[in-house]
Amino acid sequence: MGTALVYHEDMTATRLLWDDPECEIERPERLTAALDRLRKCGLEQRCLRLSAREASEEELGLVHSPDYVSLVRETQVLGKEELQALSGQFDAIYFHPSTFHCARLAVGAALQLVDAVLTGVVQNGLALVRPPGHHSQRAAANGFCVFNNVAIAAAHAKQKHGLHRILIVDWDVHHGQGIQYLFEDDPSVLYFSWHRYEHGRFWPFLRESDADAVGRGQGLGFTVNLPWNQVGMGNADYVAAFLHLLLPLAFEFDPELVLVSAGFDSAIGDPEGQMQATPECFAHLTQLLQVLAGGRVCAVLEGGYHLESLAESVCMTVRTLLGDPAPPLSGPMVPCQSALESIQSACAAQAPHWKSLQLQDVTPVPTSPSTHSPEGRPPPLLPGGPVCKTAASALSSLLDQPCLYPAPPLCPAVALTAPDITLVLPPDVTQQEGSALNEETEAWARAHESLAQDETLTALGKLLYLLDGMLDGQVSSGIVATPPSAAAATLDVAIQRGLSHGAQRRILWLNIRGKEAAALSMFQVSTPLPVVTGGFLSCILGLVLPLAYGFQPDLVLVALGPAHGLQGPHAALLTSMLRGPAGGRVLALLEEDSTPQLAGILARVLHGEAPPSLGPYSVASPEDAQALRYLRGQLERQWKMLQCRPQTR
Ligand code: Q9C
Ligand code: ZN
Repeated sequence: MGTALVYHEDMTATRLLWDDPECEIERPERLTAALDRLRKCGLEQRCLRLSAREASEEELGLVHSPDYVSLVRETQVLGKEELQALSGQFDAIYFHPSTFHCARLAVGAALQLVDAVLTGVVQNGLALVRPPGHHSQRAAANGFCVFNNVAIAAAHAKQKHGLHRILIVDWDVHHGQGIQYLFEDDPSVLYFSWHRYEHGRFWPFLRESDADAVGRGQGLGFTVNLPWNQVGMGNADYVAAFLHLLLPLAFEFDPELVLVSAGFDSAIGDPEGQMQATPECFAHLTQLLQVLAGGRVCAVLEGGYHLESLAESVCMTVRTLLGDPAPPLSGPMVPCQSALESIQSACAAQAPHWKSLQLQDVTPVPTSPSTHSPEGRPPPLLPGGPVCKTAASALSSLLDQPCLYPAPPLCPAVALTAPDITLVLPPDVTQQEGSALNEETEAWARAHESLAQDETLTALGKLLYLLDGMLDGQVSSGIVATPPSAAAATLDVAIQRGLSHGAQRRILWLNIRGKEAAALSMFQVSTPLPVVTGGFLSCILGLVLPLAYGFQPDLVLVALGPAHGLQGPHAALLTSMLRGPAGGRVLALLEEDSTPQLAGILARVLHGEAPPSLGPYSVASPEDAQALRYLRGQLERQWKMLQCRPQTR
C-alpha cells in the first residue's frame, strides 16, 4: 500500500493583493517550492497523485456555521477595497476573489486523503494545500486560515467512516486554537499541539494555549498543549516531546487514524517560528507517528514560510511516509532546560487523565548510584559488580574493546532471506576465492576448530556479507536466523565486524533473552523487559529509544533469544522504532526456534511497513515502573534524552 499526494494547482491562486507585512509570507510559492522539490527528488513520482476536489458546503458545515460559509462564499465577487475591509475584521487574514475556491479545495484535499487511507487505497499520504486551516474557527477566519481543513477531516472520519478515536498531531509552530475549540469537549479526538508561546507573549497570545488547558467536560485530558517558552527548540527537544509526552498518551489512546497538522514553520530558518529543528527531524516525527493506528497517517500542510526549509521538510515527510528510513539527526541530542520545563509541566497537567504518564517520575528519583535497590527488586546489574560503575563508563569500555567476551563455542549460523527485504546474498560466499571476506571467515573458523567447517563458513560468510552491505549502505536492514546454540557466536561476529569495519562505528546492541538471563541488556545495562503492554511501552519510550537517540548508533543489533517473551506485535514495534535512531540499519538476530511468522513480521517492518497495533493499553506493574524509574534516575545525567524534567541543580 502506497502514499497519496493530494494537490491542485488552483490552490496557488489566492494571494495578498495589498500591503500587509504580517500576511505577505503566506504566498503561492510555498506550494510550488514544495512540489518542485518533491519532483526533483523523485518523490512525487513514487506517490499516488490525487487531484484535489472542492469540499461541499455540507462538508464545510461539519464544523463551520452556515453564516460564516456564506460570508466566505460572498467574497468571490468583492473588489479589492471590500476584500481588504473584510479581511481587517479578522486577525492575520487576507481574502482574494479565489479564496473560497482555494479553501474548498484545501478541505477537499484533506477529505480525499482521509477517504483514500480509510478505504485502503493507500496506507498514508500528504495533502499539499493552502490556505492552511488550524487557526480557523466555527465562525471566524484567523491566522491565514479560512476553513479548518484538519478539523473537517476529523469530523468527516467520524461521521462518514464511523471512527471513534482520532489523534491530531499539530507540529506547526503556532497553536491551532481553532482545532482546540472545535474538539475541546470531544473525547473521540485527541488534539496535541506544541507551539511557540513565550509565556503568552507570542501570537495568538492566548491563555488557553498553555499546558493547563486540557479540554473540558467529556473531553478532559483530550487537549494536550506543549507551549515552548523560548525560541531555538531543536531536534532533541522535539524528539523528547514525542517520546516522553505525546507517544505515551497516543499509545494509551490507541487511535484509529492519525491526522497531522503539518506546519513546517517549526523548522529551522522559518521567520515565524525561530526554531532550530532540521528538516530530518520531520522524518523522525513522521516515523514515530507511523507506529500508531496501523500506519494510517494523513498529513495536511499548515504553515511553513521559509521556502527552502519548507520544501526540504516536506520531502523528508513524504520520503518517510513512503517507508524510507529517516536520515540521522544532526546536533547534540540534549534537550534544553526550557524544553524540559515545558514537557514536565504538560506531563503534570495531563497525568491525572492518563495512566501512561502516571508511571513517570512524579516522585524524586535517586540522582547518584546507590548500593541498595528500591523495595521488591534487585538493582539493575551494571558491569563490575552491583551498581559500582556507570553505564557510560561501561559503554566506553565496551567500545574500546573489540572482543567483548570470550569466544563462545561456534555452531552453524544461517542467514535467512526474507521475502520482503532486500538481502543481496551470494549463493556461497566461501567459494569466492581470494576475497577478503573469505580470508576473514576462514580465520574465524580456524580460531574455533570444533566446527562443522563448511556449514559454518557459509553461514558466517553470509552474515558478514549482510553486515558489510549494511555498513556500506547497499542494504538497509536484515534478519539472520541462527540455531539457539550459535546465537552468542553470531552476535560476537556481528559486533566485532561492525566495530572493525571502517572507523568509529557505534553499535547499539539489544540482547533480549527472556527471564532466565536478565531480559534486556544494553551497553551492559540490564533491566527486566515487561511483557504487559504498558510496561513494555514505558521501557521502549522511556528508556530504549532515549538511549538510542542519545547514542546515535551506526548500527542496531537486536538479538531475540529463545525465551525473549515478546509477542509478535511487541517485537515488531521495537524493531520498527529502532530504525529511527539507526538510519534504518537494524539487524535482527533470531534464534531458530522463533516462529517463522516472527521473521516475516520483522521483515515487513524493516522494509518500512507499519507494525500491527498492540491493542488495548494495560498499565505497567508498580514493580516494573519502579525498576524503570530507578534505572533512568541512574542514567539520565549521562544520557540526556532520558530526562523528561529539568535538572534541579
Ligand atoms: N510575528 C499559520 O502558520 N502572524 N498561521 C503572527 C507574529 C500570524 C500563522 C505574527 C501568523 C499566522 C498557519
Ligand atoms: Zn504556523
